[in-house]
Amino acid sequence: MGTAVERVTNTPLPERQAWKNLEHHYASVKGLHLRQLFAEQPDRGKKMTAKAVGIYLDFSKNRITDETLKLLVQLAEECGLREHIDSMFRGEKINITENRAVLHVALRAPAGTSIVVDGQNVVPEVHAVLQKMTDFSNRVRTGEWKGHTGKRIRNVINIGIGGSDLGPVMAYEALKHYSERSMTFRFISNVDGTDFAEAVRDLDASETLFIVSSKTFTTLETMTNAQAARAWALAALGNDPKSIAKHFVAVSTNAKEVAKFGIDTANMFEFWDWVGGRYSMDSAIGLSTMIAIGPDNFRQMLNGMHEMDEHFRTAPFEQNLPALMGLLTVWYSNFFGSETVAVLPYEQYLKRFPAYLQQLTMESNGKHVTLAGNQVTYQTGPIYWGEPGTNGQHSFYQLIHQGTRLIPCDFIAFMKTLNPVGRQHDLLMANVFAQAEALAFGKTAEQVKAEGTPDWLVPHRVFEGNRPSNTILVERLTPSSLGKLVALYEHSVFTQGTIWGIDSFDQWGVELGKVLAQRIIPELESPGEPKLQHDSSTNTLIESYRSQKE
Ligand code: G6Q
Repeated sequence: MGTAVERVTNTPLPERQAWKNLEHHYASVKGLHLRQLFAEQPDRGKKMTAKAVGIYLDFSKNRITDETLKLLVQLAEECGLREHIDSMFRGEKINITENRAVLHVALRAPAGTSIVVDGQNVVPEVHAVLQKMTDFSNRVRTGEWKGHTGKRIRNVINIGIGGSDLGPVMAYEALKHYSERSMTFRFISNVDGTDFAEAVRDLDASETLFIVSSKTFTTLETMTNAQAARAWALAALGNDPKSIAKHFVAVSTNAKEVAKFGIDTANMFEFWDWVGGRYSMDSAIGLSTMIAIGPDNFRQMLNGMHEMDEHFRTAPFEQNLPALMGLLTVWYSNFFGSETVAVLPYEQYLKRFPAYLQQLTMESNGKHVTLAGNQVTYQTGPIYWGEPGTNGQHSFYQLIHQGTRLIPCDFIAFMKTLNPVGRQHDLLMANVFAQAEALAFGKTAEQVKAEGTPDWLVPHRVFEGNRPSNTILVERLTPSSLGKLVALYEHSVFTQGTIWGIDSFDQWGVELGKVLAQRIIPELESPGEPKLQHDSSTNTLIESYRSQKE
């Protein structure tokens, strides 16, 4: 029978019976309007919902019937979703192109449990690092950890990029309510000097701690920014190399490079090659998060993630939140031909959540070949995007309501606000419900006419409706509920990738540009005229830059 990975690679997706059934079924449901579906099934808004670990998912405003759900679940089964989930949780090397286990779920496994990779239980190591992070965070937060001149640390700057940046930034913004307000947290990622300059311009180096976060500790952007930070700190701290130990710590898997940079490896927080960058915000990469919100809150976030992990691992697919969301994404991407998914959090603190999800979803599922290396003959990862509500309503929602594209939306909202200011939360929530309602049911020409609209204006004011959405309701934004939301999307991505039969855990697509940049850097910096051997466009661009650069 072979491993789960081998099993799923056997039959091409379009040849699976469930896929064919769905194609056939699509022909019969594509013309149905949500108005009709709701009219025919009055309890749809109660029935097509699922609740688990405190998260309520209303998926009734999707263009599906009970039969669609049955067939999507059948597809999941035929694609070996259950086995694939089990393989991940068992620590099998399901990231086949990098020959790695995929164990972000181990980062939130409770102490005392066991997940074995290469013959070793990794859970004790995870908890040892968590303890080290806890001790360090406490020392920084209480002021026990002092800078070189004896002052306490008031500013923490995470230097990292991609998976070593987006999670920490998102989590800091999302959980700002719980953060230590007497401290300043900043994030430097871009290799654009502006990012560095603006982050440090008003800070006192003697009160600043840099966390250099890089799994490999070789990433161009991060190492360049870390060197800039080192020079900035040294200049302010009397050029004493001993000051580095008090103002720099590292999060990495690469002790050798960390030591080479001059950071004491005693101040290095470890993680492992089975943690993918975009799945690492709950590893030591979350050190800035832990310092900001405190170790107890950080553990609450891990517990929330773990609850969602257990739900994903054990719940039947019909009631399994990540599986349902993943399957619905497949339904729209592959049958309706939709290109994007809009994620619309009605929570200002989640303003960086869509950006975080872009990496999680698109780096994971932006793949053109199957696990077996064959070109896919169907679409894979959709484009994820979004902005917090209600801002988006006054800009791009127009296209979602009346444009020509089908854009499934995820609305995310919280029953209780962290900032009860006047009537604002009721107004915010009214807008979430109204948007999902308007998208689904629209406004017919008859309704528009009945309002006395002149005939020529009627077509402009018609809302076709039939635009699908999920509504995700959570009691309150807490470290735990954030953890649940992150794990919800992680496992939705996993579900999608399993159906498409792709490796959701590699990212070869980021390599080529990196390699070419390394070739171009000396061409830009060389004092003499370099012999350029690119295409004529690239050559001209380089020549033009060289002639004008300062
Ligand atoms: C994420 C990717 C990528 C990675 C960055 C930073 O899944 O692997 O975004 O996180 O390239 O890499 P380092 O942590 O090694 O600097």
